[in-house]
Amino acid sequence: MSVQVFNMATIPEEQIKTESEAVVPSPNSDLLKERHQLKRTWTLWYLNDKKNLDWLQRLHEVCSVDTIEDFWMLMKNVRPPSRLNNTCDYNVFRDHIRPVWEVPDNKSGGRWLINIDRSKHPEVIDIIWMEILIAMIGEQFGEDSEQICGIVCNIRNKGSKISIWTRDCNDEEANKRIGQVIKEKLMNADIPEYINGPLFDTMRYEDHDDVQQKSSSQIKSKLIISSTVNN
Ligand code: MGP
Repeated sequence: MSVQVFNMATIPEEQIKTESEAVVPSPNSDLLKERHQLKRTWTLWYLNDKKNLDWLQRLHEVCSVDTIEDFWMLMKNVRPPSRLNNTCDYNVFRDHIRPVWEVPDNKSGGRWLINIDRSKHPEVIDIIWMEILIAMIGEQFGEDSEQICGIVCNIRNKGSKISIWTRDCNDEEANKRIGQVIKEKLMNADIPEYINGPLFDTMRYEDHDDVQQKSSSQIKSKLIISSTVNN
């Protein structure tokens, strides 16, 4: 939605009641009613920190959006990941796919995992989250968009994580292309000068099956993308 900014100098004095009226369209303006449709519906899910409950009981569907305007409204009304409590998760998944391993869309899938460097500024996680979210809802993955199920953000004291879940862990070519788009977005993100160096070091692709069955030191990375190496 674009808000037209009028040049105050070109509007006759008597027509200007307040300065804000000159820059904000009236509530009835068509500009405010305009909706820009997204290609898919995206749903935000929240995993709370009530560790006494079963994992599935901690998971809650928050809201679904299918326009750019509703997406930004939602983002304005929820805390950024850096302000969530330890052990909470955010998930944004497409077309009503539940953000769990068990459903058909995720059953044979895997994830591109980015470990968030704890020595970096806390807002790094928010920047990575927003860069990939925007790429996802903006269909920046071209023909591979259908392969992407959603994005997960795990807030953990031991080290937070962001992962992009794809539906087929064996489609190496699609997963490689998706990884390269993520890398390109993160390497070209507009970041404040005080954040030194790239937003991530390495991204690893893991099968969901491995993640469920093995401890993190035993999980085999199928693909690796480094921010410092051309791969
Ligand atoms: P996690 O939240 O993905 O990682 O899984 P965390 O907390 O960093 O722990 P680590 O094991 O990677 O070191 C933590 C636990 O949450 C899992 O062991 C499961 O018990 C549960 N869990 C996570 N996911 C994504 C699922 C899921 O999709 N389905 C079910 N049933 N449980 C899950």
